[in-house]
Amino acid sequence: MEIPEDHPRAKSLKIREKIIEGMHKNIVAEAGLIAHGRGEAFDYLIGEKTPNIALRQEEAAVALLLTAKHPVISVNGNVAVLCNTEIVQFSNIIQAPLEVNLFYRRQERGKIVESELKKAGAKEVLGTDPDFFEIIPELSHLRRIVDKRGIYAADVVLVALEDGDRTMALRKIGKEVIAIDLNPLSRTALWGTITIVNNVIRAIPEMIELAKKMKDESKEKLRAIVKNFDNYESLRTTIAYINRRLFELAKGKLENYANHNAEVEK
Ligand code: PTJ
Repeated sequence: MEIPEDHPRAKSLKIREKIIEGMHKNIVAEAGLIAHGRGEAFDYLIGEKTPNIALRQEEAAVALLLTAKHPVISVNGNVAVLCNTEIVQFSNIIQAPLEVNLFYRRQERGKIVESELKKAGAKEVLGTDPDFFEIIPELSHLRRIVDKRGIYAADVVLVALEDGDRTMALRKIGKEVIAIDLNPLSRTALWGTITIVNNVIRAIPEMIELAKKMKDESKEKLRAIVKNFDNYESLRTTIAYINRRLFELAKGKLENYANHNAEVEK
């Protein structure tokens, strides 16, 4: 559908169209549309902007990735549509392979997501070659299949829009999980080692810039950033930010908000 440029929510509508097109191409699962809608609602709550606390979460995540022995970036259908070029660029900067890992797993979808990432510049994509399939015993059915060169061997896994059950399973088998999830109360958010409560569309480009700045920092400094990060404390700060923002709006800033001028201190 053609989105009129002067529509006040043109940007958001264009992203929706990308997700819908992605579903028709079998990249995005049907449930990916529902997940996207849920994300949009949470994005409203943070003002569709990156809060300062999310920048701190992103900094800690980049520090963990840069100090990991074997970091891996897990890619699902939504991520492959929302930020494929950026995720490939990020994977190159932090030297973490991309692995297709689908919740609604179907052989043909895996290959389609792989080709989408390759079109975006990825040289190698893990997770689609049955010769390297390995099982995570903590999970049932097809969701338990991962790549033995990737997630199976990883010490740190970055996931976005992930299912809570799988995040828990990854933690239970000893992986550190970096989660990008707009819902600060999801099980993924609560089970993550470091949770970034931000839209993946903003988070990944911001993490690319952070990684460029941080990659020459000493390992000690990066480890200290990770050590000083407390995920529950950080989620509490995000929830307090949402709370403060809604409280300010409830006090009477709705007129400004309707004019897209609402500003609540971040
Ligand atoms: O491609 P597949 O088969 O792996 O399936 C992917 C989906 C997303 C369908 C699957 O993982 C799923 O069902 O996820 P959930 O359980 O709906 O969780 C998605 C979470 O991501 C929710 O907490 C949303 O609020 C959040 N979310 C949605 N859009 C974004 C987001 N978080 C960050 N950025 C977004 N753009």
